Amino acid sequence: MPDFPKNFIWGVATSAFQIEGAASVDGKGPSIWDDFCRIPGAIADASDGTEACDHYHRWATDLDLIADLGVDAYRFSVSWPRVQPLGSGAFNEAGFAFYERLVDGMLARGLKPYLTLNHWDLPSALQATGGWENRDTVQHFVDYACEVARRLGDRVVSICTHNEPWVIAVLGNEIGNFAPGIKSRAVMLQVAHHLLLSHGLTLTALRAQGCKSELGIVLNLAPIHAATDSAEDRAAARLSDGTGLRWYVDPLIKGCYPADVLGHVGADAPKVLPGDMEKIAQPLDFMGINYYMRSVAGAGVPWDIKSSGREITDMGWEVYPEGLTELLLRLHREYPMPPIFITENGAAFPDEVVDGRVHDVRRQAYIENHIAAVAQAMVQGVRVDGYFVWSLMDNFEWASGYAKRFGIVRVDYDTQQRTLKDSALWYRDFLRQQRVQRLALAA
Ligand code: IFM
Repeated sequence: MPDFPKNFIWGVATSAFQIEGAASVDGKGPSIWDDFCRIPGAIADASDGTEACDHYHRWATDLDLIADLGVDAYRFSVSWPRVQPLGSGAFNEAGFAFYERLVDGMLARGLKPYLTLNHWDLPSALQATGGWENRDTVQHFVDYACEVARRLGDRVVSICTHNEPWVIAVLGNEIGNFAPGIKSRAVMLQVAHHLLLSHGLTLTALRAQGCKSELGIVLNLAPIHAATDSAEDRAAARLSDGTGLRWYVDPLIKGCYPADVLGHVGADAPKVLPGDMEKIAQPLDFMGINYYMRSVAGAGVPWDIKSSGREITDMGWEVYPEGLTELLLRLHREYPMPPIFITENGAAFPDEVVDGRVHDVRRQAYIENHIAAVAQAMVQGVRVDGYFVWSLMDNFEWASGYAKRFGIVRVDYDTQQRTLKDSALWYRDFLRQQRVQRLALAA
């Protein structure tokens, strides 16, 4: 593995709804995920986020654990309804007090805080008025973001507006297997537009109020391959690339939606007001990329994932590390990219505790091979400033509930006991070596 630059940021990531629990404690309001979990059949194991990893109460020992791993940074998200129960109007002091404790706890342990404002848990009260489809939600988000930055911006290194707007838009509002469970392409496109618009307006507002944190957004991206070399499959792959990657990267970087996708969606295109595109395309201090797998598109019957002969994770996702190198090189070639962070990368595999150890060799290999794929892209000229493992610990995996385990730390949900898996021990050793190399470079 080549050496990483000495200021490269290594971290672990989580999100509020997936780990905090305390769903209605200390004045927290309900979110669309609290509501969605109550729909029969919505969550595979009929679970919810009421307790999750009880991180709300265990934050101090969880931070000790993170610090012991030897990472530089911890990526976490603020639960909007915890700090502003209705998504507009009054803020909840007890909610902010939790994040003050958390951020100060990170700093006390030498961890850099990387904050995400929206990791999907929209306040229910805003969904009642149309959620992200309603343009009013955009200004509510900006107001929320400004308040978070006023309270925490002096201590957090980085603020990300949205985590994976594609997931919020498509899974939440077109396919409907994620909250809020809407099934409409037109709604999906309007939601995506409002997420992007709120991102751009937030960057402008935070800079205007003097926020010194690095500001950006996190996208889930993948290289999209055609199932075969036929013209139909190649066209399907190009369109899929348009809806999945260019629909987000083009407006953020170039200030326009891709013409081929606009032509394809026709009357479902979002309502875009004059000036919106300029507002979206604010300079980014960074772009976060969450990478898990490539995608294969075809015009006919769905591509059979087993046909590649690759390893498949517990999520049914193909293991394809070289796709990360390919993606990074492509972005570097086609866009004037800001510094990139890999803000999520990891894998769900079933694992068990045997004599106090969890031998998760496949997760360890997955992480190791993807870090190598990042290094490959960097050697070829791509600027990547950091890498975060998804996830610090097993947690609530959305519609899959608790059955899918992404953590490098195992959580026993009966006792809330945390056990470092072999992948965590490997990551800790790897980071130690990195530190040794850094010292050697500095000498
Ligand atoms: O758990 C999620 C996370 O919340 C967002 N990115 C993908 C992860 C794995 O599905």
